[in-house]
Amino acid sequence: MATRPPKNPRQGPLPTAFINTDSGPASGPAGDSTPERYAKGRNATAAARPYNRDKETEYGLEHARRPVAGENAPPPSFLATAGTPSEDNASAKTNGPAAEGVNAASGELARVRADSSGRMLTTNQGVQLSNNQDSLKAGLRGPALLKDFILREKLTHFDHERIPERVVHARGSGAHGYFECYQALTELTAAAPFQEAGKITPVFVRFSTVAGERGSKDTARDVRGFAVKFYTDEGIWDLVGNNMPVFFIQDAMKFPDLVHAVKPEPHHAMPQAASAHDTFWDFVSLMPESTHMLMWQMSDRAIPRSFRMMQGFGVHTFRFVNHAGASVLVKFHWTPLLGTHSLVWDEAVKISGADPDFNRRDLWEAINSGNYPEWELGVQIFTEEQADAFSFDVLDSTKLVPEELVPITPIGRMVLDRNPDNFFAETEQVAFCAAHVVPGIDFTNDPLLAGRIHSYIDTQITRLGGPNFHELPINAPLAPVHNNQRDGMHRQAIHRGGVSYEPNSLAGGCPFQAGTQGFVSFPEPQRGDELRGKPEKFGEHYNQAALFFDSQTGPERRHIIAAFTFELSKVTVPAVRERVVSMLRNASEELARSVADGLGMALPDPMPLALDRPPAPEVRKSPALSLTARPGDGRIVTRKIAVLVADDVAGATTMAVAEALVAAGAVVRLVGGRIGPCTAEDGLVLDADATLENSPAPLFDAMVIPDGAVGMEALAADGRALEFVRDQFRHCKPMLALGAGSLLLDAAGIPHNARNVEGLIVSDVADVSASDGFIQALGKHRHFGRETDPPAV
Ligand code: HDE
Repeated sequence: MATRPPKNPRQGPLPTAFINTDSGPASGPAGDSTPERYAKGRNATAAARPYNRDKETEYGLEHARRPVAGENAPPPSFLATAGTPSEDNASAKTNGPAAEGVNAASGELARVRADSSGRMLTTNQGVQLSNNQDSLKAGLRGPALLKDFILREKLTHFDHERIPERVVHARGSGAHGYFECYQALTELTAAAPFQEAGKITPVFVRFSTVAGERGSKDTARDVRGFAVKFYTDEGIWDLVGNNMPVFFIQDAMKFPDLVHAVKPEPHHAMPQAASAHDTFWDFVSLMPESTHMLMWQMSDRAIPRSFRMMQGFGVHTFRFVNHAGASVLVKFHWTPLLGTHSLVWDEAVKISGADPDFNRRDLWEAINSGNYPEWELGVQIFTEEQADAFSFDVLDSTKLVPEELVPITPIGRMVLDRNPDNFFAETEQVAFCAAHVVPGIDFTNDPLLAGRIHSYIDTQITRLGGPNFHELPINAPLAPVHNNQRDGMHRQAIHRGGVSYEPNSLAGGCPFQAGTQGFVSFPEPQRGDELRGKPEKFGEHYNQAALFFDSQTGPERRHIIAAFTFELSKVTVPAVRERVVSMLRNASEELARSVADGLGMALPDPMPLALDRPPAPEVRKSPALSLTARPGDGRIVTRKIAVLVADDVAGATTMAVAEALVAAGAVVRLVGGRIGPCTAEDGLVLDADATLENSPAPLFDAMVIPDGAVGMEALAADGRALEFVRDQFRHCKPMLALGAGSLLLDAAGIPHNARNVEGLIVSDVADVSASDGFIQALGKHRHFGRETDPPAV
């Protein structure tokens, strides 16, 4: 009897059973072929997790407070988590498998920097161009051909070069730099930048105006954005603040209304980058909580001399949370080393014509010349109990915490020392987000902040074309990025493996949750009914508006009055003007009366208060709120000084003074009737590098008028030189007239007397010693003692 052959001599499934992608045998592989090793590895990885142990830690208060790290185990082999076992087959393009645990789409900028030195032109597909001058035509005089893929690629790319601009803060300038921590703040916060003294965290900063469009002038009367992206070891922290410590509104619900009101009016799209129009004042005068912010916006803070000379504020109350989970409340303050300095309005208006890029150029030039701007970061630290006792609510962004109540503690410094390589790739594509915080920093329940936490990501999706904007090099964190988000427009990362969900067993549980090592929200207790409304303290609208106005110096108060008067004069509806003035009466009678007077109107009744019994303020004067409280170190580094030149001015003394100013760090330019050489009376050649026309007076911080009677006569006959002198005088800038230079002052009608005109130095001694007093005067920035209303010249 014939024996029956065994049914299957093998001890397991055929190797080909593991090539299937849609079905498999009941038992695992027996052999060692690549598909079998792959299947074996996958099975072992999955088997290492027979059930989801993390479920045990998902429930209950204790686990919510102290989340535990996700279960994970290294796979038995690297192959086990591959998407394809063919990943080892490297080509010059694929370079073999992913580096273990690395997402190359995040990380430093060097991986995407491009330079074309010594290279030929190519298409975007790398095909070298033989000719970049002509389209492909049927004959030299014939029609252009549709098959010209090179022309079509070039034009199509060009057609799509623009992206939507930011709906607010469209106009901005950016720079790279670093933050250095003074001392470890581990008692207060677990935030990575503050963990050790001297710790350096890279930053990218973008300064901006708010209302204007992308191409608008820098010197608009406006709030300035002050947004800092910290590339911390534990991810991105964006401190997206302004140069004023308060805001117009208290609740995010009103933000679109505010922005619609301040932007150009929708029927005729005017005015550009200006709040001086009907709809803005209509809105804010119906929102009396804006009064405090209006004080700041009408002050000289709204026309900073330089981004380098303005403060920055986080505005909202934030939390520091330490490693033990304990929290304190904080307000962030950036203070510039150069001091806080501003323009005057007439100057700002003139600069917007002479150089709409005034602030952008200033930042760029300072960094390129090695004069790196620097700010100190300070925090006001207070407890919930302290906050509860304040007369105002710290969740109300229209209020600040006076320094007299809580002093500022310096915690580090920020230096901006590198300009971007490419404006679009960096400054335009940078995406700040109020929701980007790292462990150690957390939010409070400020209802304005809550809206911001939603808004920024939403806006980037439109502006940057999809949800993967975090992979743009400027936005990519230095900290590693690993999650199961996939796909979407412009995805850069090529994720390995087939697993994009959690929990999983097929990728060894990776990437897994970090537990307490990750971001744990501060467990702020909540109670209360679900409702729409505001706490009582939010209803007090004027105490801090009064505090601000009353804390200003005389010239600052005059400028605020002038700004309100100017802006309201641009309003076409008298009832709106009246409403604003009636609101101002609740903050300051002096202000309201002066503005009403300036507008030729009777003083209206004060606007009724929202609260019957408003709380009394703790502080009625805070000198720290004046721009003059932070004069800087008195040095004149990077100050721009015009030295007027013409044929037959004094040569040697002019150059000696100019050189003394350069030695003190100033940026000196020789300004003539035309670019190029003038021959001084002593034969010295003075090579003018700017002209009275291309660089008028508002672009300079100060001026020097040289000696030399013949040269002065020539300048006195040039209306542009006279205008130059008058503007310098009118804008209260330091001026130095050497010897016969006073002739030009006379010709311009400047009332000068060396003893009583502040900041105007008329020196009979035409030598370099005269520059000392001038340098001192420059250190004070402006000399408002000589300001008159109306201006004398
Ligand atoms: Fe913003 N804000 N904002 N904002 N904001 C934007 O985000 C928004 C607010 C600030 O240089 C937008 O990317 C809402 C306060 C700065 O790129 C948008 C509310 C403060 C920048 C947005 C506020 C700011 C922005 C527009 C009320 C000071 C420029 C484009 C709830 C603390 C950042 C963009 C840069 C930009 C929304 C109020 C500062 C639309 C909804 C208060 C510095 O997302």
